[in-house]
Amino acid sequence: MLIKRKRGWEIPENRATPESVYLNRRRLLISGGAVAAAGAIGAASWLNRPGQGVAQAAAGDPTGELYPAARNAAYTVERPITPEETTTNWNNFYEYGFSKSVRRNAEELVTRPWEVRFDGLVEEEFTIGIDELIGRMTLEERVYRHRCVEAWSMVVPWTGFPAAKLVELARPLGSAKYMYMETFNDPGMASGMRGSPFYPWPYVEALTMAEATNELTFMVTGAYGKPVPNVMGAPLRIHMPWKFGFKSIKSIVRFSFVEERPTGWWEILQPSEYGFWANVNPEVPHPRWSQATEEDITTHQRIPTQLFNGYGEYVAAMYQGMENERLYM
Ligand SMILES: Nc1nc2c(c(=O)[nH]1)N[C@H]1C(S)=C(S)[C@@H](COP(=O)(O)O)O[C@H]1N2
Ligand SMILES: [Mo]
Repeated sequence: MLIKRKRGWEIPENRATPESVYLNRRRLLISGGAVAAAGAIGAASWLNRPGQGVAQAAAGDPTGELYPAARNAAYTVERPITPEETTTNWNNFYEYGFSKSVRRNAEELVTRPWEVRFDGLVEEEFTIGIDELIGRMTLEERVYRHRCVEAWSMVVPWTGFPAAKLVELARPLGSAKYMYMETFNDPGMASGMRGSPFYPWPYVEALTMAEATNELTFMVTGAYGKPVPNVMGAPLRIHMPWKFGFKSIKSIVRFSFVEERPTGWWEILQPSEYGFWANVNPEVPHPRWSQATEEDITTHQRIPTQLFNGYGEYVAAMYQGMENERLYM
């Protein structure tokens, strides 16, 4: 297939370069004719779909009355909360394009109906609607640091429930070693997917079972006291505040419990730059960005980055005895 990875293809060190430059340059490598053909096939399949989304989007969010949820005071951050205006205008969501301004594009995302599939090494495979799933959980608010490998950071009041509760619902078998997650795969509601059909969609990520059930790992259904905005990964995303943001996969439709370690979307694209663990460590630079400091996206101040993004007391024990693994980056 055409998208097969050109390994060992390096980008010059440039701290001002976004993650997406890898993708944009990659795009240039693909021959124009082949891209046009792939685009045409993609376009035909999504154009033939009826415009089902519009009416459903207008129906509103049936979980709206669950917000705002009570804040869990155990999870607060000394830095001020990043204003919602800032947070929703500076995003990475490649399904909607390679820029940071994808809020408009993400309005195309249709979040109802939304089914979530649980399969693989579970007692019984099942599919559940998002509203039923949320209805079975107790929502709470947690304020977490949010840190991208591009060395910018924010402080976000997420609403959701512990991922451990989702794992409980899934009932994985003892043989499950990893929780694999997938984003929706529908170019019909994602302009960035239509524009780049040659990427290895859908976006995928994975955690060990210990990480998935760590008390910090949070299933996000809301932010800023409301259902989570499309551009932040509606209607269900995950957030691990001690890891780089690319692990926190958005708009999830599938959880699969597996024995073999899955490869994440970024790791598929560029294994020399993105690993499985991706824990924040100021002393381990990414090839394109030093991780020693980060830029607060509101104040533009550079602040020192902390090991595990400041969450070592919760997570460091999971990585003991694993010093030979590539735990960071
Ligand atoms: N499906 C999907 N999930 C994704 C991404 C993406 O492009 N697609 N980008 C990741 C990256 S690189 C980061 S930094 C965070 C950004 O989350 P935010 O836009 O809510 O700040 O989402 C992550 N999850
Ligand atoms: Mo990121």
